[in-house]
Amino acid sequence: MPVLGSDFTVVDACRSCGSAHLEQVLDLGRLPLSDGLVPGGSSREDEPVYPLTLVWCKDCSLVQILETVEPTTLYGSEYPYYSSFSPALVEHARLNVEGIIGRTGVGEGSLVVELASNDGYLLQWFAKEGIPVLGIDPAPGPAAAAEDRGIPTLCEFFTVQLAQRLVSEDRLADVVVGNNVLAHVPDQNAFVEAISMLLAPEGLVVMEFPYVRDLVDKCEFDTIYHEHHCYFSVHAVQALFRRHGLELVKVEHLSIHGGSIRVYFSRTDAPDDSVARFLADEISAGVLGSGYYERFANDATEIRSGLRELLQGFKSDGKRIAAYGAAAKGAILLNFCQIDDSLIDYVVDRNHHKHGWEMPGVRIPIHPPDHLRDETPDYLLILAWNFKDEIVEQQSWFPASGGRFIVPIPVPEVL
Ligand code: JHZ
Repeated sequence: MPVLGSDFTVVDACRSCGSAHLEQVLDLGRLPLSDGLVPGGSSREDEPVYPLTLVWCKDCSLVQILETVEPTTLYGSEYPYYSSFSPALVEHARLNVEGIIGRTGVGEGSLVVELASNDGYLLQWFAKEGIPVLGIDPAPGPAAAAEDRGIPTLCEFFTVQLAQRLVSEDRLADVVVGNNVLAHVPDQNAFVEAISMLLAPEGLVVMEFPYVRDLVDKCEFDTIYHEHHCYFSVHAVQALFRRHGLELVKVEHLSIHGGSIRVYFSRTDAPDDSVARFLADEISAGVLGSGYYERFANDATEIRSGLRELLQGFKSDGKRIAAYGAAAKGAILLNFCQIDDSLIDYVVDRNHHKHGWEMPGVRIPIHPPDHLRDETPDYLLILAWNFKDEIVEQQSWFPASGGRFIVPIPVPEVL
C-alpha cells in the first residue's frame, strides 16, 4: 500500500498576490511524484503519494496547486528528466537563442544566465557563439551532464542569496533565461525578486512555461503535478513581475509542451502590441472569471473513463498494449486514470537514465524504444502526446506492421 508522504505543506493563500480567495478547480486525489520513478521490482509497500489540488486565485487569476512538496525531494539525485533526449526541444532552444541574440545583441562581453539549465541543451547554443554563460540547476544528474559538455553550471536552487552572491562577484546578467522553471518554484515572489536583483539595468528576462489557456481548453490535466506549482495566464505573470519592477514587453504563443507562452520582461524596453492583444484575448475568453474553470474537472473525468474503457476493450479482445514516453505527465495520466500493468505491458523511452525503472504508482517497467520490436504490441499509447508528430514519424514501422497509436489528450483517439 502506498503511504502519505510527510514532506509537504499546504498553502492557504495565493502564491503570488497572497489573497485568501482560492477556489477549487480539480482534486486529483493522492498521486505519486511525476518524476519519482521507482527501481524495477522494488516494494510497493512504502511508496509515497501526495494530495494534489488545483485551485485558482479570484484576485490575480493565478491557477496553482495547494501542496508544496519539499524541493529537495522533487529534484534529488535520481531526478530523471534530461532535456536533450527530445530533439524537437533542442531545436526549439536553438531557435529561441537565435531570437534572443538578434533582439539583445549579446556577445563576448555579456553574460547569459539560465535558471533550470538542465543538461545545457539551451546554453550550448549561446556558448557556440562565444557568449559567456552560467547555468543554475539543483538536479545533480542534469547539472553534471551540462558540465560534461562544457557549460559552467551551479548545482543549486536559485534564491535571493545566490543572486546576491553573483551580484557581489560582479556577475550581473544581461539576459536571464528560464524555461519551464517559474511554475516549478513554490515561492514566486522570492524567485522573481532574485531575478530582478541579478538582472543588469538594461537586461532582458525571457521565460517560457505552459499556458493556462492551453491547459484548460485542451484539458491537459496530466500536466498538473507537484513540480508545477503554478499555471500562468498573461494577467497573472504580468502582475507577478510588475511587483518586482519588471515590465512585460512581449508575449509569444508556442506549440511546445502542449501550448506554452514565451514572455519577455525589461526595465527599459517598451511593450509591443502583443501584450495588449494577449490581455484582451484573455478577458474575452473569460480567464478572469470562475466560469472558465467550471468544466475542467468534468472534462478530466470524462477523458479518464473514455481512455480506461478504450484500453479495457482492447485488452479483453486479447490485444497487447504498450506506451511511449516515460514522461512526468505520463505518470500522472496513468495514475489518475488508474491504468496499471494489468493494461499496459511496458513503457519505452529514449532516456537511458529511465531504463530499468518503473513508472511510479502503477508500476509499469520502462525499456528503450527498441523493445517495441522485440515485443511488438497491437496498440501504443503515446504518453508524451506533446511530441506526438515526432514519435509517430520515428516509429513509422509500427503502423506499417499493423500497430495503431492511441493519443489520450485532448480526447482519447486511435490513429
Ligand atoms: P516531456 C517535462 O515534462 C519536464 P514531461 C518538466 N517536468 C516540465 O516542466 C515539462 O516538461 C514542461 C521521451 N521521448 O518533455 C523523453 C522519447 O523517448 O514531454 C521524455 O522522457 N522519444 C520539467 O516529462 C519524454 O519522452 C522522443 O522522440 O512530461 C517526454 O517528456 C521524444 C520526443 C521524447 O515532458
